[in-house]
Amino acid sequence: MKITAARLILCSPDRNFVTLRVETDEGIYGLGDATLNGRELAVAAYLEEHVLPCLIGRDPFAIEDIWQYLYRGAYWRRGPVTMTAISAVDVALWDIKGKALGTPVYNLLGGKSRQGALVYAHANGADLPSAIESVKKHIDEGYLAIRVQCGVPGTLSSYGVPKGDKPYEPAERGLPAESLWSTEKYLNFVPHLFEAVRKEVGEDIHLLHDVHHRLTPIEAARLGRSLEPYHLFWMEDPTPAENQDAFRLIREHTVTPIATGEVFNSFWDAHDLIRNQWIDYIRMTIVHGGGITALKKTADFAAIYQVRTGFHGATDLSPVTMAAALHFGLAIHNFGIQEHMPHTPLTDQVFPHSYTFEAGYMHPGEAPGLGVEIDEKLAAQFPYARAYLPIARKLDGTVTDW
Ligand code: EZ4
Ligand code: CO
Repeated sequence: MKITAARLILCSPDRNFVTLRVETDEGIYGLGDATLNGRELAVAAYLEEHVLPCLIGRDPFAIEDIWQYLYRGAYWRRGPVTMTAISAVDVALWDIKGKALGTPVYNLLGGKSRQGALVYAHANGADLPSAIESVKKHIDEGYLAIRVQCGVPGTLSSYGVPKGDKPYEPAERGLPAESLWSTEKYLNFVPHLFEAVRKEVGEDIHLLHDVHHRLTPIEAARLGRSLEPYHLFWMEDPTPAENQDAFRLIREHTVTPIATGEVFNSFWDAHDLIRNQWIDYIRMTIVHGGGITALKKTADFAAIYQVRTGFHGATDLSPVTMAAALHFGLAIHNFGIQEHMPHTPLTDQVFPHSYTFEAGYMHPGEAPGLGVEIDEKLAAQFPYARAYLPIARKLDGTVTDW
């Protein structure tokens, strides 16, 4: 089999997606996700100008060789743009191989280790009563694990809380929105939030919380300690992780489990965190970490240290990535949990897929390959439009981590 063509499909069915389609001389094609939220065209240019011409004529079954060719061959390694581009190619090749062999991708990764992938939903509320209401709504829908984000009293906006009654979607068209942040108010409020939620839902539901990189290590240690009575499943991205050593300090002060890595793009971003057992869950995901080929190596390394996966799964990760993550999560032994922020009905229409949700678990389905299609005619009705993630400032105007 040979690769005969490779092209990108850019669309914005409620939000932007960059999708790679790789075609072969046997009529089989594969899809890959190349979406990098807020920097979409950088990856598109990287692929179109520098990567796709090199794929023509290659054997699509040589996945490892093509991965090494793109990674080592660029000379300039790592970085979110490069690794998202490599991921798109890698995932499209796994899709092709599954279709060619007539089997779902999870069978190529070792086969089923479990019946389904535990997923967590997002409960959001502008205030405490509406956050609790949102948690209950998700329990009624069957979720067994729920991330809770809530507006902090006395602040203008908080991470993870939607404006009005629309589902939460951080990227917005136009220039970047700015939001205001107060660490002091946040640290005082969050323990009350989880005390109230635990009281309301009991002990069995898994509760998660995303700090979204906003604290210093000692502040994160205080938060983790103050949340211990409510036994969270995890505290996510407590502090920025460029400095991996920062997590040692948090770890020394709290037994609240820690997840990090949704912005990682290389095994090396996670190396110290894993080998020192400073984290419990690694969130680096297939689309931004270099594809299934790269994540399998990271997950296997993590398994040795009892670190499990908890892949990023927000709406900017397209249904192609969601499918890849579910095949991966079904197969590997050290799967922990998968984030599930459902796409809008329009996005789901553009990307028909075989994965399903039932009673707290998702399953990738039994279709050969990934089990995701793209309706290009429909996609063409929703062209790409520039959009950005917000910028956060402290109350005195200083730019801080969003
Ligand atoms: O900010 O997907 O856990 N989920 C998150 C997301 C991320 C966005 C960035 O593109 O932190 O909301
Ligand atoms: Co997050």
